[in-house]
Amino acid sequence: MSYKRQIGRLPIIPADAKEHNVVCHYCIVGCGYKAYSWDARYEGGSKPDQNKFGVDLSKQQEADTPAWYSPSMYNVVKQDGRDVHIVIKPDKECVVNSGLGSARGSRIAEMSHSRQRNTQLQRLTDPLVWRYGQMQPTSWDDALDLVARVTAAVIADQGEDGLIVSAFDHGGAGGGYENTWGTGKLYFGAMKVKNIRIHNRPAYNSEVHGSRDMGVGELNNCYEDAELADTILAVGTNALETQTNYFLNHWVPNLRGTSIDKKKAEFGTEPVDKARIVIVDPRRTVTVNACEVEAGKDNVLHLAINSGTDLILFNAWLTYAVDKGWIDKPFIAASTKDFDKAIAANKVSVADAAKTTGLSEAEIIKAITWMAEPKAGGARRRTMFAYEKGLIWGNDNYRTNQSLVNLALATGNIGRPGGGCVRMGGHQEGYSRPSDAHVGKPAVYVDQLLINGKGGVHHIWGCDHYKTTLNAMEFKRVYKKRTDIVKDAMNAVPYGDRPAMVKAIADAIKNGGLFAVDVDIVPTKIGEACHVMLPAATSGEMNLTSMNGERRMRLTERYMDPPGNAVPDCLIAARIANNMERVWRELGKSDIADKFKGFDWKTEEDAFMDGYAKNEKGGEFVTYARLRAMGTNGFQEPAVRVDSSDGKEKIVGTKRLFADGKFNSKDGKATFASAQWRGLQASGKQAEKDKFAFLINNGRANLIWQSAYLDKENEFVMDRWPYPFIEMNPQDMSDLKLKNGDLVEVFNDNGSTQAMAYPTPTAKRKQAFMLFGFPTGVQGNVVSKGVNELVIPNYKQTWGNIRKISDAPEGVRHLTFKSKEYSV
Ligand SMILES: Nc1nc2c(c(=O)[nH]1)N[C@H]1C(S)=C(S)[C@@H](COP(=O)(O)OP(=O)(O)OC[C@H]3O[C@@H](n4cnc5c(=O)[nH]c(N)nc54)[C@H](O)[C@@H]3O)O[C@H]1N2
Ligand SMILES: Nc1nc2c(c(=O)[nH]1)N[C@H]1C(S)=C(S)[C@@H](COP(=O)(O)OP(=O)(O)OC[C@H]3O[C@@H](n4cnc5c(=O)[nH]c(N)nc54)[C@H](O)[C@@H]3O)O[C@H]1N2
Ligand code: SF4
Ligand SMILES: [Mo]
Repeated sequence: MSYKRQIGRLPIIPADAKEHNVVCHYCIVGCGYKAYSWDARYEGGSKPDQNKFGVDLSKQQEADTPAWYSPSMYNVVKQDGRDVHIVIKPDKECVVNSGLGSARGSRIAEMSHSRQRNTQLQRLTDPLVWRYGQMQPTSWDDALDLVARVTAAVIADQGEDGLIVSAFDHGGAGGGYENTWGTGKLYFGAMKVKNIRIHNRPAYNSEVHGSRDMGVGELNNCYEDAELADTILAVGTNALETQTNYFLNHWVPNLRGTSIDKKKAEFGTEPVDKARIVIVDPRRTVTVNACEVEAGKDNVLHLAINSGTDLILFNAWLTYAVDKGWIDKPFIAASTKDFDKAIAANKVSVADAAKTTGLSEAEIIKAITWMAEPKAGGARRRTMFAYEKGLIWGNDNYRTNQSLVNLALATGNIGRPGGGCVRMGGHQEGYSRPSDAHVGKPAVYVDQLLINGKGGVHHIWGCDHYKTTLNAMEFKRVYKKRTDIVKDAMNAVPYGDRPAMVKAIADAIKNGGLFAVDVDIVPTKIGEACHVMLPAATSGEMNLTSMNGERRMRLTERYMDPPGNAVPDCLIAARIANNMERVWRELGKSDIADKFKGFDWKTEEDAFMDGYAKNEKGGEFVTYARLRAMGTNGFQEPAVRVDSSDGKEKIVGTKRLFADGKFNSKDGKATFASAQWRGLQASGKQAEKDKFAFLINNGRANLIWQSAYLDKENEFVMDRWPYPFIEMNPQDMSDLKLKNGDLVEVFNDNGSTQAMAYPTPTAKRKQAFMLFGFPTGVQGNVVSKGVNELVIPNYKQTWGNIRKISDAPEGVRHLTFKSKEYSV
């Protein structure tokens, strides 16, 4: 019997099993999978002609055989109303992951809704509405009529500013080109909603405006560049845990030296060796550990900087490289502008940077030497610059982002093999929407609107601010109060009397109430405050397109039925639009009603053809049929043409952006930016640091996907992490009389939360790291509302105190508290 999976024997995939292309719907990497399904009444056999792999399974297979799958890759689900076995396993032919799974992706099957095997029974199957003091199931027509009437009433009273929206803007589950177009056409096409925010930040803006404003799009290289680089710089990314198979399948070969032949083939006589890596992160991550094991300690430089001081380090590197002449002068002259201005403005000495970052001058110089000193014979060093949330949710986001791009441009590393200055990424991408120009810049700080009593109706799409926003405790306090006003009013009238119900809600809104609608796949924390919940179908239950961190676009084919009456988000958006049109017409506002035309999609493919195909660069070359034929490898966006030379239609894409030295600006030049150090920039952060003892650094863990919305119903995950961990130095733990697994309260002037102490000898004194977004302890409760000028949050720089609440509770007695590091 496999541990925690209630299964002792797995069926053999028969030779005639159906095969669907799947892209893992969790992280940015977008690993290729195949879903095999067949009728539940039979299975295959061990003879080669009886199984999908075409091999003799009665014989022992070799260690790396693809003719294998694990219990987590198996389930029994519904397909066109019939029970089928399903196996969702990594695809060896996919160039992204070459058959690797991860602790998350290998669980796609067991994280599916199965009445037969009792997995994810939490999934929403029907619309729910607040009725008689609780959430009750209802029909789509009933729920959407209420949503449309209340939304129209609020807009009639307050204008479109009365409608506040929170929506995903990514690919993968809870996103994708179909669904961002659906929601986008509703809020930016039919309406011009300004009070809208994105799933992971409190405004409608870019995480990387800094890079974009310089003309440098942030996903500009390909995964192969990590195999070709001489040096990799990794800033605030814990890639082993968060971009797992990108790290394992493309970084590790270079760190081990097994991609040298590839380098020789690409670079001819230029000297090549295995990679060196510089990692900038205040804490020692398991990624640092893995790099040391794979590349040898001499090739790894971990710069454990003081939290939030990245910018001054990058400026010192730039200054040093310029002084040494380690820059690409011809590239700077041909493809960039404002170089001299930026160099003068950003000048920082190594000594000053050492003082602020807490690093030694020798470390700083060693790192820039690894990144920029020309190779033997004078060849330019090829360095790949990679960053993620340690920078993006870090201090002074905009300028820090720019100071890194400055360095990559100066050393000639954008648009070239072995280079790139890139986000490592979070989710896959899948953005296709009408113009958001009306939102303006800086965009509205939407959480503050809600907290300050503004708006009357809130539409939420696939995000759970109760677990994941900043200043979360205050947000929840106010949100509950405002939505309770509406609930109390709804309790006073019969639900069926629609005019009386809408009037009661509208009056409650005038008294400071808020009406909330949540579109999700499971009951959420914020959903506890909502008045309507709408059940969405997700990846694999619908056809869904998205692209990964190297702009690789694929189609995940629908391989199972959605639970109950759930439908794809894009079609929910369409139905809301249809109902809004009807209600406006009934109210005699046919001019407004007409704006909601054009939502007559029957399928997600209709939404794709209306959105991506018509609006995105190269979209005219992309169809479901062509994507299906291109399997799990797809093509890299943007599409440039269709090649039919061998009789089959293939979409031809773009391996690297800016390979021609032309950037995203009128004159095609990238602009160097002035980006000076100004301390902890977000308001209140320095005072918080001065007042509280511990840095409450925060982020992710390998096993858990996001706010654990599916994991919370997976015994395998909850067995390991019943409570959010907080990594602490053992000496700090003993000062606070804490033993392994004891529960602590983390608190500051923003709020409080709780976690489970996890001893971490490599953690610096007074520097804790807490799992973010967890249902049983929300780190965001203690994150202040401080943001940068463009309303980008600063989750990572948080300080608080820690005190003991209780000895380790029963639920953690079985846990191991061993180091997460490994050795070979
Ligand atoms: N303290 C702190 N806070 C952070 C961060 C941090 O580092 N530290 N990181 C931030 C970042 S980068 C992120 S991305 C956010 C994440 O913040 P959220 O986006 O709020 O969190 P998720 O857990 O990804 O929530 C996704 C919701 O979408 C639902 N969902 C999944 N699939 C579908 C679907 O197909 N359709 C619909 N309609 N819903 C679906 C899930 O059930 C879940 O409720 O958190 C941010 N908050
Ligand atoms: N296993 C798993 N993988 C995921 C996710 C998940 O939930 N689970 N979520 C996905 C999503 S949506 C996202 S956005 C990505 C995030 O991917 P990452 O950015 O890699 O993950 P985080 O853990 O949020 O933060 C990365 C690192 O930033 C460091 N850091 C904190 N402060 C600073 C600082 O001041 N400077 C620097 N240089 N570093 C600092 C932290 O110590 C942490 O190790 O992961 C994606 N992949
Ligand atoms: S690395 Fe990311 S995309 Fe790949 S299997 Fe894991 S979670 Fe899925
Ligand atoms: Mo994210």
